This record gives sequence, C-alpha cells and structure tokens, in this order.
Amino acid sequence: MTEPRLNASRLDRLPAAARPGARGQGPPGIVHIGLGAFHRAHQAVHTQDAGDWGILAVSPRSTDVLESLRAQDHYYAVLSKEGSHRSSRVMSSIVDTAHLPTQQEKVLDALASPATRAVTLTVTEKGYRLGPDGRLLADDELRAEAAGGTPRTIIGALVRGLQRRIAADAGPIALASCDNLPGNGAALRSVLHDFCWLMPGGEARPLVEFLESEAGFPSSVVDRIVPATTEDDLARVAAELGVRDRAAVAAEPYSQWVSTDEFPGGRPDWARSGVVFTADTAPYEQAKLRVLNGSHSALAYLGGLAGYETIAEAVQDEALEGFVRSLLTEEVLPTVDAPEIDLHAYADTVLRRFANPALKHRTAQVASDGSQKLPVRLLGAIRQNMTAGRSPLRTALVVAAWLRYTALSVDDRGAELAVSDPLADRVRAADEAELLARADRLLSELDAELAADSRFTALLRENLRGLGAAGARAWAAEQGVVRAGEGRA
Ligand code: CS2
Repeated sequence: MTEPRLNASRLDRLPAAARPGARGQGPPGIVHIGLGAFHRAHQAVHTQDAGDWGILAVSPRSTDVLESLRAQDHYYAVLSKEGSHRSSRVMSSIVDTAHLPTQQEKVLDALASPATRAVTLTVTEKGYRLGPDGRLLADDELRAEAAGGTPRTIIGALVRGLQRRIAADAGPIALASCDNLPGNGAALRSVLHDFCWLMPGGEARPLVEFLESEAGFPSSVVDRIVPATTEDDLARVAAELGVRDRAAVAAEPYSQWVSTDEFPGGRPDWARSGVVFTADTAPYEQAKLRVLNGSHSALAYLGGLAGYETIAEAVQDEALEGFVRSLLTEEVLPTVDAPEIDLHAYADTVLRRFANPALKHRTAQVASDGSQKLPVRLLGAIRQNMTAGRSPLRTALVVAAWLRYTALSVDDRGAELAVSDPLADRVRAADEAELLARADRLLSELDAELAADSRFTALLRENLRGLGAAGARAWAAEQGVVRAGEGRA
C-alpha cells in the first residue's frame, strides 16, 4: 500500500461523500472510556451525526489504536459492509485521546472539567468488576485504590476524577454505560457507590452525595456488529478513500442506541442521529441481550466446535441455524417481557444480520470471555424456565458447549481453539473423561447455584456426553428438534 496516511491535511483529497464535517471548536464535551472498534463504529458515529460535540477517547490499556489515531489527527474511517456493498465515511468526532495508565492526570482533569458533560463507557463486562450479587467485587487491587493508591481500574479512575470534579465545582455529569449488561446504568451506579464506601468515610460522603444528586446514570441498549478490523478492511478503505488508515473499523450498516434521558449536564442532540430516548429500556435490553447476544454466543461455541471460522458460516449451516431457532422460540422468547416488540420478527432480523457474509465475524472473537457473557445472556432464561417448570434443554446445551470449548480448547476435528476467558485456567480439563467427571465442579465456577441443582447438572452432563459422542453439528441438530407438547409448563 503506497497511499499517503489519512490526516487533517488530506481531508480534501477524500471523495466528497466520505469527508467529515468541520470539527467543533473548544474542549470535548464527552469523555469516552474504551477505545475499541465498537465505540469507533457506534457512539462516535452517532455523536458525529448529532452535531459538533467532540470526544476525548481514553484507552484503558493498549496503545495501538491510540497511536494510529494520533498519527492521523484522530481521523479514521468507518467501512459499512453488507453482501457486496461497501461504503466508507471518515469520522471527526474523536478530537483527542489519552492513555489511562500513562496519562492519568489528563484523564482526571478532563473528568473534572466543566466542559465535560458526559462520560460514556465501553469497557466490556469485565470492566465493571461485578460480583454474582450485582455488587462490586472488592479485591485487593480495588481496596488499595480506595485507600489512596494510584487508580489502575476504570472504577477507581472514575471515582478519583469525580472527586476532582467536586473540588472544581464543575457541575453535573452523566455516566453512561454502553456495555452489554442488564440495567447497565444501575450497575455502574452501584459499583461506583460500592467503591466509594471502601474509601475512608470522610472521603466517601461527598462523593456519594454527588453520585446521588449531580450524576445521571442513563441505561442504554447499544447494538451494532463490529468485528475486529482485518487487513482486507484496511486495504478496502485505502482503495476507496485514497489514504492509508490504520484506525479504520468495519461494521454492518445497522446501528441501534436506545437510552434513558438522564444527562443532567446536557448531551448532544443524539435523537438527530437515530438514538431513541425512552423511560424504560428493559424490554429492548432483554430482547437484545437474550435474543441477539444469547444466540451469538450459541453460534460461537457450537460453530467453533464444529470447525467454523465465522458466525456467518455457522448460521448458514442448517443444523446450527435450526438449533438456534428452536433455542429462541422454545426457551428464549418465552422469557422476554417485551410486549411492544414483535420478538419473532426481531429474531428473524437478528439471524439475517448474522448471515451477512461480508462481516467475517470470527466465532473465536464472540466466544471470548464467555464466563462474563453467559450469565447476562442465557442464565437468566434458564432460571426463569426452570421456575416455570420448562426444561432448559437447549440453553443447557449452550452452557455445555461453552464448557467443552473452554475446558478442552479443541474443536471436533481435533484442531486447537484459541480460548480467551478469565475462567479458562479454572475450568481446564485434560480430556473428555475428566471433563465429564468434574462437570458439576467446573460449572460451579460459572454459577454456583446452577451447579447445585441436580436437574440442571444432569442436563449439562447429558449434553457434554452428546457433544463428545456426536459432535456439535449432529448433537445440535438432534436437540433442535421441537417435540410435540414441548415448552408447556
Ligand atoms: C457479541 C457482541 O462479541 C460478542 O460477544 O455478541 O459484541 C455483539 O456483536 C454486539 O453486542 C452487537 O451489538
């Protein structure tokens, strides 16, 4: 690739349709934490389309994207892909970046600036440090931070920033989680409160007061499929725009953002960019987390075990698609309380989006961090079904597929699977026999309550045996069959 690098001086060489509007002057109004592809293809795009608010994007760990953005004056392209259709646009809403571990002062100052009116977060499920009871899991690292140590966690850094904001009398602010968690606003509020109460009382009180009276915690549902960028995507952007862009992201055209309107310091006119403000996000949230993310995880583990590289390949396999449809109609949709949504139509759209062959979303990417994702996506449906006297046959198969995938890390042809999960070491098994023998124990790492329920563990073992004997495709095909009278309590 010999194209010149994308930067401010080269914007006028871009095709007119791809050129960003002029940047607003003045300091950024939004601090965003989490510089992943999802933010660049979602909130940054909605913010750009809403007007002239700028974003200071903070990377909690890695420096790759941050350095690429800096080399490009923070301009980057979003490539939208569907079937054979491609189109790119350059974004200008990220106006500055900071690296949390090495530029902490810059981040804390931004949180304390009156210009900053909202903080948005995409830090993945792990970033919230939530325990099984929905409260902060206070470990040594968090305790040390609360006692005055350098904040290295996102929660610790946010609280120190707010402390500085109170001292500066910089006014109200929204703290808007954009992660795939149920009640993400309330979850963020609760971990921040819990962190404050780990601090010495004198320090905690003004903070807690601020959280209660000056901070807004909007709940949101965010949705856009944004796989990790590939070299092919970068080549495509270069060909289309005539510039080299190392921070480009590729995504499906679809984008959804539903939020409560709790931004006490003001916010961009996001409704202009299609954001839906509503008093209650719960129905959208259940539909999105259980139907979309739940079936995504199912396809990631079963597809990965069956040897499929991408979600699109997995969902185009009749056996897996049939299984996922029956999982949704028999076990997931009945647990979603969303009378305003046509759930069957929603499920169809979701499966159609997964089949977009241009996306090349890797099963291994969606499979990562399953121990953080499954509780949010599927374990709630399992509990509800069991309480209602319905057998969670297929959801148990997905849990078994996660366990087999993570414990053995080989697919059905014996090829190595790349496992990335905080629980990976704790649920590893040497072979199939050990996996079966220790299934209940390994499950207890994911969910102690389910592991203590013999009805569920019997189903889990049956599914582990089936996956081992028949392989993921054949076993899913068999479990996907809907039997007469099934699903009734
Ligand atoms: C996916 C999500 O990686 C995953 O676990 O299920 O990132 C999914 O692509 C997004 O939530 C779509 O909005």
